[in-house]
Amino acid sequence: MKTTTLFRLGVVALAALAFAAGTRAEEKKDLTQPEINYQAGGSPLGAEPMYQSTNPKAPAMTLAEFELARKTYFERCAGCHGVLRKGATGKPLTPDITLGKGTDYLKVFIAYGSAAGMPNWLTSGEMDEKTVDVMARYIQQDPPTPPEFGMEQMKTTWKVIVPPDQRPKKKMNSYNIDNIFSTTLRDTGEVALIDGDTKQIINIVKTGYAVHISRLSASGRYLFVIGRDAKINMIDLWMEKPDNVAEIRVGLEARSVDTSKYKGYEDRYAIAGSYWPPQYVIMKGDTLEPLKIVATRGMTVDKQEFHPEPRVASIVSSHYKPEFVVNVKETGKTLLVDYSNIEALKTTEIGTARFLHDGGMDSTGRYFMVAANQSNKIAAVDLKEGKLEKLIDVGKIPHPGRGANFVHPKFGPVWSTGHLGDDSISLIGTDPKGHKQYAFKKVAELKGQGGGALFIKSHPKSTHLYSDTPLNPDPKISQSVAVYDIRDLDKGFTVLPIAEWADLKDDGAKRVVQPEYNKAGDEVWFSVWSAKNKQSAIVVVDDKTLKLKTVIKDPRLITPTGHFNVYNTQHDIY
Ligand code: DHE
Repeated sequence: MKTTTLFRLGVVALAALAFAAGTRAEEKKDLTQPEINYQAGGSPLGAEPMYQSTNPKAPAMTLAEFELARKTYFERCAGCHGVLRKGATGKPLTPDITLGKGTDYLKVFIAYGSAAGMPNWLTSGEMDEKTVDVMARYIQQDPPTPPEFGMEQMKTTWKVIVPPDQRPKKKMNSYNIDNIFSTTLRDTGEVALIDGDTKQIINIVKTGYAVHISRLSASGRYLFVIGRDAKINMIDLWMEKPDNVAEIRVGLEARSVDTSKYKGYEDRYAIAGSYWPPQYVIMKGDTLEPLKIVATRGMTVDKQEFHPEPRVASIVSSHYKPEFVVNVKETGKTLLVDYSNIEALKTTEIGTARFLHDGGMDSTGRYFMVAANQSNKIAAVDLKEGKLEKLIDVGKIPHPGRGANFVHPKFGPVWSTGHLGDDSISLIGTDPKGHKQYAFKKVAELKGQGGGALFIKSHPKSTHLYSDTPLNPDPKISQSVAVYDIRDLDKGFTVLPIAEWADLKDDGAKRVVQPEYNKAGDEVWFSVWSAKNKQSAIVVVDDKTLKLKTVIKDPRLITPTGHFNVYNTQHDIY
């Protein structure tokens, strides 16, 4: 094209731009400033890349808001509502439900929570207004498919901080490690290792996000801690100052971890189960090197229909066989995974009941008693014979933690659980030899303080049974515990005002969580759990007198929830 023509075109284009600007200036000339700001101001989101929802009715979100909400959802909400938002312990949050509710309704629900266990995210200080608003708009979008997490992804997160050959050959500290308590600091991504004898904090160890539980190696030397973000930390209690020696992430979301406990295989393997992806992974017990990943997607036990996201709930290790006991929530299956040859894994798939959750051993360690919480049942699984012993109907939404074993004056050895959905405590006979007529039946029901119970505990050297109710909407109940004399259960319970004994000066929620005995069985520790921006504490009760023994307060004790005594956790004493 000739230069003269180009030149002419350029001049015309420039003139057109000048004319448009001039007209705009002309138009603006007679506008007042407020009108200019209103009419002529660009949209605040003008420069923001918007999230392109697949759902035209969903409220607008910027990409940045969507990413924040996605991270927050996987970290805080997926545990109850499912990674694909299909619901489980919490209600489903799919757009066919949430769009009809609308942003304002959802914001109120997220901010103030509900008596059924939905936390009050705003008033508890865990979320600010903006996050509540973003979350309310996020759950109206179609749920994004979360990424898979296989060997390649795991290996990028796997770290051996101190190789086994460089670790101490003997215990390098003078702590009575049997009586250390590993205390979950839920919202700081840490555990506090507290000396059970001196009540001093030995170390605050960095772990995964929203760390959930601690479990012990068969040797009692290593602590395995798992965060909701599926990060596992392996802590060496023999180090001068106990600290991390290895870590790995096994998925996006997880709740359970354990090591092999069968004679001859002690600590050879570690195992972790994840909520997302729905799978479990067997690792080397001394370094957490991932070895074998097994998916749990499959058919449900009842209708035999496919489930895309059957999450791995509790895992324990059998003392009767070289087997991990893997409980899969949504399909209702308990898998006995034979690790004697992990190149040729043999798995016994036991159909128990849907919505398997938490559980613990009976006093002999032969039976694993696991709550199928939304089925209102306890499954007794015989780990010696490798079969379901019985499904036992109990109260509404059983939630035992590991449950509590004690010897009942009439029914003999029993295992017990409280409930989220009602105020009862169910006692189940667990002695088919000495008390056959009561075995694996609900033999009694105690009346507790109220619903919202999470953990119950006793100890072979104690005459008491303690039950917390941290999710009860009545602060009088969520801030205290019920304690029973197991020699005379008809007497009912005594209430211990644990939060009051903590004497915390602010208006925190002060939920009292999880009784846990010390090794001697003469003290019971409780967390007084408030939000991150409020004071929390650990209260220690004298089990003989039921009087306050001491309160552990420290600014580093932020959102303490579960606490695990090394000796009792290692030996399944509860
Ligand atoms: Fe837990 C155990 C899942 C909320 C404190 N929790 C368990 C177990 C599972 C589980 C599967 C059994 C692990 C095992 O034995 O291998 N927990 C879930 C959830 O899905 C749920 C309902 C929602 C979530 O967001 O994770 C949930 N849990 C909570 C809490 O809000 C608690 C009270 C406080 C916290 O720290 O998050 C809480 N869960 C605990 C504790 C245990 C536990 C203390 C171990 C009890 C024991 O004595 O072993």
